[in-house]
Amino acid sequence: MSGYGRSHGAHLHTGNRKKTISFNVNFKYSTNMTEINQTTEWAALQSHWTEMEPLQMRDLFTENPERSEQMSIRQCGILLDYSKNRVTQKTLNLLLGLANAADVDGWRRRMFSGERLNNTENRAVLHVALRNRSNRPIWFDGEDIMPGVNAVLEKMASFSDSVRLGEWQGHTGKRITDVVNIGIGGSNLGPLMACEALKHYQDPALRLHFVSNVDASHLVETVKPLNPETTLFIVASKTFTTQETLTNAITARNWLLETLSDEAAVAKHFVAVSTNSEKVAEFGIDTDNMFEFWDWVGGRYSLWSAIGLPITIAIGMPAFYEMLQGAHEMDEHFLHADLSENMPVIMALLGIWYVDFAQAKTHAVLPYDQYLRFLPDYLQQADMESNGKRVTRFGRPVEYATGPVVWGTAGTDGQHAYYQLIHQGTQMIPCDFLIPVNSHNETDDHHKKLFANCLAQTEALMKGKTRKEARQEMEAAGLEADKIVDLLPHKIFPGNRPSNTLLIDQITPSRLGSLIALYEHKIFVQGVIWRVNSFDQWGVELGKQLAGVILEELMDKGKSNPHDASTKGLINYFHRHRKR
Ligand code: G6Q
Repeated sequence: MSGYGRSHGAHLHTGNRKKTISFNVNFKYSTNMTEINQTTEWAALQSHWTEMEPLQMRDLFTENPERSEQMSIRQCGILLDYSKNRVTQKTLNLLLGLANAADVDGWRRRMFSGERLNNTENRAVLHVALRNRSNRPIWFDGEDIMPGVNAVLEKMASFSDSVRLGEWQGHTGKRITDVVNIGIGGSNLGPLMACEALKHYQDPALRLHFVSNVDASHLVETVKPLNPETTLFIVASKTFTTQETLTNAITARNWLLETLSDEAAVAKHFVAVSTNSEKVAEFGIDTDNMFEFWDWVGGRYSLWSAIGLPITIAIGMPAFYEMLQGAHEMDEHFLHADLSENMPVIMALLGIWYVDFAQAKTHAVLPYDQYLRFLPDYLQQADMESNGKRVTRFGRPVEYATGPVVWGTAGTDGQHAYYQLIHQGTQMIPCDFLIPVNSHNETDDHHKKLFANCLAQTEALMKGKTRKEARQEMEAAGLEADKIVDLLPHKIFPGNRPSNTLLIDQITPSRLGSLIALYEHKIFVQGVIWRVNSFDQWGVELGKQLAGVILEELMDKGKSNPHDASTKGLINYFHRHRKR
């Protein structure tokens, strides 16, 4: 059994000794290592792109009737059809060669065995432990972490049950009708996305709300229709020091106390999710009402932890366990499947093919499912915060492109907006089209229409429309010859635009869990090949520091910190034009 269980080598040691060894190991790899873009595998892919560039996918389909079958993987109720990509079997072999050169196999085992892969913060990366439904021991610092994980899950179960059953009552004895999660980034996007994705499973009598932005309008508009007596706030912050979250939490507490006028009410209307019990107590939340997690859970990988508390309240603990189970099944697939049949690995390699060899700059995530409408936002953080890096894990500048810009919205709205550029613009934009085979709302023929739109887009992007086809179409429509000549260049679609299609049986808790885990591992594999640390986020930390400096000057007109002339001018403008 690779991966799980007590690990070997450097990890046979416990305590500080192990810490030191693991930490050094991450840097030690650097000394004799050839940069990934200096490997023969990379060079082979570079020259292969020049062979592939002129090939048309529509011809590849004609030449090989088995192409779609050969380039599909079915796993965890998800079918990935990656045949509409600009690849041949040779491309895949070369990409797999690159994965081997980067030791993807070794790194996936390192992650599951609790190595401190996040070398700049000296932390392990063990979100997979949070959904380890096999309950096999996972060792970290000489300790099996599963009992701790299970204890928090049990606490979440008992709390969410009591809220859902109306046993947890507000200060005036009323049952909770509205739950407001206050958190940002990783402490917001995951639960927000999952609660929306699983809305079908929610009891409409218990409503979930999410407040993240420090803009007061977000909180004010959210609480406006709510009754403080029946509202519960979850303050979710790993560090419990994040400005936005604490500011919103304080304002929410004031809002509550304006009506309930009793400090004791806070205990009944505020719970916290954090790694920092000291700060939680300082804020005034009873630490009995705090749900713990650990620094080996990265913020953007934390919806499986107590950060998922809003999800458990929304859909109930049994359904949350199903979600963990779905993720666990994808973990097992990722850990054990051969790289050539491994869904996250194949998606990662295709992404690298386009970013590094075909110079694609962005990647679109296009869910044809209203419930998945926050998935692109969620993946934007997961991907861009993880792989938006310009140095390798060893601190050397990368000489190749890393994470693409990830964006998208739920179909079919995008078709009436930005798809124009995907079809006929000058950039190649690889897309992921996602759609459930079965809708939760099989009303009239909506779902068939939705499905038809989704597949039609993937087909059109791949095939395009040739000069001949465009001409024939206009002739059939009875257009005059000179009009046809004028319009022809505009009516031609180059095609050959790549996409993955992911068909999901249905958006259930378990399939959602598998889907998220799929993307997490895709991102991980790309980070391994790019040799970046996918688990730190120094750019986010920078934002946290910078705002503090300017805030001092906005609070106190007399204060003046050194700034460039533009920033200084804008601060002065703000002071001059404030109404109060
Ligand atoms: C995620 C990032 C970041 C983080 C937020 C909120 O991986 O670290 O998005 O989640 O900055 O941080 P707190 O949970 O500490 O408030």
